Amino acid sequence: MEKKAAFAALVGRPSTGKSTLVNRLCGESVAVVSPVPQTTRNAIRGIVNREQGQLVLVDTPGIHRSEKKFNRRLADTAFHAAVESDLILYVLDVSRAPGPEEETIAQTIRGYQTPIVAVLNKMDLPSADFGQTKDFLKSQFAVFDESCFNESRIVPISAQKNEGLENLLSVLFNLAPAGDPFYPEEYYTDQEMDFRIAEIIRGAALPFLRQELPHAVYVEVADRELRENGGIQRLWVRAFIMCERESQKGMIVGKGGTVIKAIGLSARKELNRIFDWKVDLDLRVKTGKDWRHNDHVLKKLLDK
Ligand SMILES: Nc1nc2c(ncn2[C@@H]2O[C@H](COP(=O)(O)OP(=O)(O)OP(=O)(O)O)[C@@H](O)[C@H]2O)c(=O)[nH]1
Ligand SMILES: [Mg+2]
Repeated sequence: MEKKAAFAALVGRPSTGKSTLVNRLCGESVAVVSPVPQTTRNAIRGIVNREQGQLVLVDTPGIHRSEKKFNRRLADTAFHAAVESDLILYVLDVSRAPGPEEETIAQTIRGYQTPIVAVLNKMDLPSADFGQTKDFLKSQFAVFDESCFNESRIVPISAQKNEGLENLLSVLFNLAPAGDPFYPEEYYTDQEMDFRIAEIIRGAALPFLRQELPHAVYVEVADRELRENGGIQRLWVRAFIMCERESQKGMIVGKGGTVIKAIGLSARKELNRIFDWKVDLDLRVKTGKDWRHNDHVLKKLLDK
């Protein structure tokens, strides 16, 4: 059987379940998931290896209309990944009415020459309205070239409940071009170590952060080294949770350091799970004043 290989970019509004879907299909937690919109900030590759071949899924930031520089950069990352890919997975949330923001996304991606698969997620919710989302797609892609989009490419799923995913994979492998795998078959992601550590810490922190805080933090791995102790190798990591203002620091540290301790515990558990070494984490909170307006920080954070 001829093997297939493709880059498939997932694009859509914030919180439609793109990262949840990538994690499900890769069988590993490669991207941070949270109920807060605009969780993903980078194009994150998750690799699916099957008998049919290899799909490199590219998770992207949710596209949100905003004039803020930070949001514009996130949208650029998403559209850039879509243009560069062999397939586009346009992920929609069937529990929400489409509206103007959805129209903007549909209008942009239908201008690309890339085949599009519309993934209708959250079918498990009582408020799911498959018909409404399907009608929206038909209206947006009415004049579309059949080779890029047609009704068989509207795939209902529930990423959370693991429903419809095998069907989605077979649609994707059917459309994928023949080719050799891009990555060795034991890979499920190609993230650099510091980025992966930083994202695991951010993912561990998000459930403890309220109001504007999830958007106001990023994580910086300042130092790491392999240390030997009694013949056992340990990975020592110093990382900073960076926030925007002094007043936010206290909320992240918590009374008597309880919050930062809980974040550290949760992050270390996940780091210990994915790495071969035991991990020692020295986690601190620091202020990077108004970092979302600082070009240097944005470049370091978003140009990955
Ligand atoms: N009920 C239900 N919830 C889901 C499903 N998929 C994802 N979610 C939830 O939707 C929320 C957002 O999920 P994410 O995977 O972070 O969404 P995203 O599209 O990556 O979001 P951004 O990175 O902000 O663009 C989380 O609370 C998920 O648990 C689904 O199939 N059903
Ligand atoms: Mg995401």
